[in-house]
Amino acid sequence: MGPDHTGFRQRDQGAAGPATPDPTSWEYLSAVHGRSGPALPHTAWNQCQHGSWYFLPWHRMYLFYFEQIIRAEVVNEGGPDGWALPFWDYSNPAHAALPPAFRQTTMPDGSANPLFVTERVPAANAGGQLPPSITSADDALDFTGFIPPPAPGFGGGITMASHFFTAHGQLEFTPHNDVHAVINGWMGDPDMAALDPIFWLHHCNIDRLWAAWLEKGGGRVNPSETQWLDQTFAFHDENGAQESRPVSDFLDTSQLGYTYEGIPAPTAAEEVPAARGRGTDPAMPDPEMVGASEQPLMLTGTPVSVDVSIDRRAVEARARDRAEASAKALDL
Ligand SMILES: [Cu+2]
Repeated sequence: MGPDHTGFRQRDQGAAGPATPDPTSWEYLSAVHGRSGPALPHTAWNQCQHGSWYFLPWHRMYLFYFEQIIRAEVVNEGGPDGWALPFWDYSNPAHAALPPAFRQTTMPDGSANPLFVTERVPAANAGGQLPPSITSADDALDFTGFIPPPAPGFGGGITMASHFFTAHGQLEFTPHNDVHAVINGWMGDPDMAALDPIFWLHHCNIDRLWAAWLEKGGGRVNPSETQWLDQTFAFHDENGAQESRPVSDFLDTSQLGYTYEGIPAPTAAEEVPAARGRGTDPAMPDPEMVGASEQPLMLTGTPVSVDVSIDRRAVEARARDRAEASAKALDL
């Protein structure tokens, strides 16, 4: 897909009215998240909340209105009125590659596939697997506090409503930021990210993980501060009408008309032990990080090479282990 970023589908205002960008159009909706450059100023644009305790509720509201807009279009085309956004469950090793529907360059009839975006890192479009270090939400789900302490908390620190702040929660770091960064292209830039259709499935998964976190219990609750609950954000609905609603309206997904399959969601570690490098055999030692590449690595069908610097202490420990083992062997 190669949309011209300066062009907008126009909402028909009749012969008399001035043409204004359609707030239910793909381009407009993506700019609500962010758009840099000499774009037309619209108050509804550049609203995404990052590095803040508003990260999760703002994006839930964004998805909610997006879903309504798409559903209205689906119904228009004769589709089911129960249509809902899918989520991309990349922490499941079986789904660690970009979903096939987003990788095929053409539709069955030979026309261009609008879900395919050439700007992505080629390895992602080639079906490369995202590594667990990027996709796992385990660290985030371990936090019991939505806000710090301990930092960074699950959902981020207390900030004002802000487009970009620096109080990222652990879920925003990983998998959220990491998946954005590894897909790259539009996904690597918040001012372009929502133009890539995979954005919506990625954020749907982040929203699901918020629900999964609450389901885990153990003191995991949403903030109770009125500063958070009463904060309002404005979005356009499927008719293009603007609504401003508080965070407190968006905390119970069943009241919003959706739930997530498989909640409580098992963590990747419980679901597929091998993929996390941890066996179920209690005699197996826990894995130990001895080194890491500096950049995320996409695994594809072709060989790749990467430099991994090994921690010196790990080298020394291994040498000691080997020395002890050979000493024991000699005793026999
Ligand atoms: Cu995002």
